[in-house]
Amino acid sequence: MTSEFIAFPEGFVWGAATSAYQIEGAWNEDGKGESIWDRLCHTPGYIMDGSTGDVACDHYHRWAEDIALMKELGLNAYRFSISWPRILPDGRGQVNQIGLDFYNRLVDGLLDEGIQPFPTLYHWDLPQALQDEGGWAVRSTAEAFVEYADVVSRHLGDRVKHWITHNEPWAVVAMGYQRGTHAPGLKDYPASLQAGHHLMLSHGWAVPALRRNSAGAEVGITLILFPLVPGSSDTVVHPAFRKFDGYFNRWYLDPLYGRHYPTDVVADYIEAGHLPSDGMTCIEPGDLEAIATPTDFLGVNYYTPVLLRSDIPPGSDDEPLALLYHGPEYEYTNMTMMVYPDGLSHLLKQVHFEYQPGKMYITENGASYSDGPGEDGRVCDQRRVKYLRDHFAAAHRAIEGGIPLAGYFVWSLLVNFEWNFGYAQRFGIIWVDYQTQQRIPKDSALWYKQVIAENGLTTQL
Ligand code: IFM
Repeated sequence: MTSEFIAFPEGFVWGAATSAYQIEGAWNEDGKGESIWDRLCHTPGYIMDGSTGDVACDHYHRWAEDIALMKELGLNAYRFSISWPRILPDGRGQVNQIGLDFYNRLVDGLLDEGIQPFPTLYHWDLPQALQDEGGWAVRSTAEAFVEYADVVSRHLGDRVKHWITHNEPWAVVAMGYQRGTHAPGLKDYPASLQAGHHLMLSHGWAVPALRRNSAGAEVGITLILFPLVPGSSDTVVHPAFRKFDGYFNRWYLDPLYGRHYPTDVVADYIEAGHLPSDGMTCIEPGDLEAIATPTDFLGVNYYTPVLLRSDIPPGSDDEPLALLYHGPEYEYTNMTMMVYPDGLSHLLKQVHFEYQPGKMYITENGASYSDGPGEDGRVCDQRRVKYLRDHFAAAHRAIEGGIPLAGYFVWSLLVNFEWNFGYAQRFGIIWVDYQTQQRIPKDSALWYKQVIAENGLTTQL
């Protein structure tokens, strides 16, 4: 096997990502309000292992230790999310200064170590008080989000130079409102489409507030995207191919880049009875212009492609999941996600070609593998090293092809609470022992440290 050292462009940002509910714990401390994830986890039956994020990685108390670990790895940047109910316990109105102080300390601590903070404002932990008023399905939640974005950026905007409004609207829509596996645990397709629209609208409305309060900062949004990979040349023209791309990708990318919601998907939703015959009636004048407010970057989360079977039986596009290809020739992570690094370069090229975002960051990529400490205390997670190496190489190919990719955030810094899977799925380059809260950098973290130090990597081991 030949090996080659590939160097990344000077100034390339190497980071790691987390989110508030998945690591902070302290769910009801220091004036924090209840979030929809607190409510869901405290309701029996939703989380596979019956766990909660009440304590998680206890990052709320151990943030200084976690920054020291980031420094040890040499991270240039850290993507975290801010807990809305820690700042505004009722979603709007009364500000909880103790909550703001926590993020003030975190941002200062990061900057002291030369680590750029990349906060995400919404990574799914909506204040329960707003859910009680209808959650994202109602327009007033989008208005409350702008108030929240304003409060946070007025306090942190002098130091934060990169803001992400939302993390993965698709996941909120699909898992929170369609499948009911995520908070708020609903199965209501029409409400899911309203929720998606209000999320996107709140993003567009928040951009000017962030710019106003944070001079010179870059503002963007993070989408999870799924590159469509045809099983054969026949599947490219199959209607399922277009449908999947519309459902996962175009529904979010098109309005962000000024193209309205895709009419073919609107027609599908009308036909399926998810929308009335006159379409997206929750859109008000000016909404689409607001959603398309120009941003400075697009955050891309990539985990797995949509690989279609090459032998799609006629008429089976009504059962879209039956069209996915799973084959023994591919590797899957513990969360049964297909490992497909080429999907990343393919995706970046496709988004660049179609939408031309001025700049992109991979804001999440990583793998769930369960390897834990051996008898010597070391965590040998060679599958994760290979996964990251191959995906970094794919990102490098995209950069070589002219794609403006500015940075890469590994998901995740810490092994953490993986939503409805609880603690059963273990993403993360730093092991966390939940009994003792001891952190152990895995082999992947040590390998990543070297990548960052050399701003590049050797493609084959
Ligand atoms: O853990 C999640 C994260 O919160 C959002 N993106 C996908 C990750 C892995 O499932």
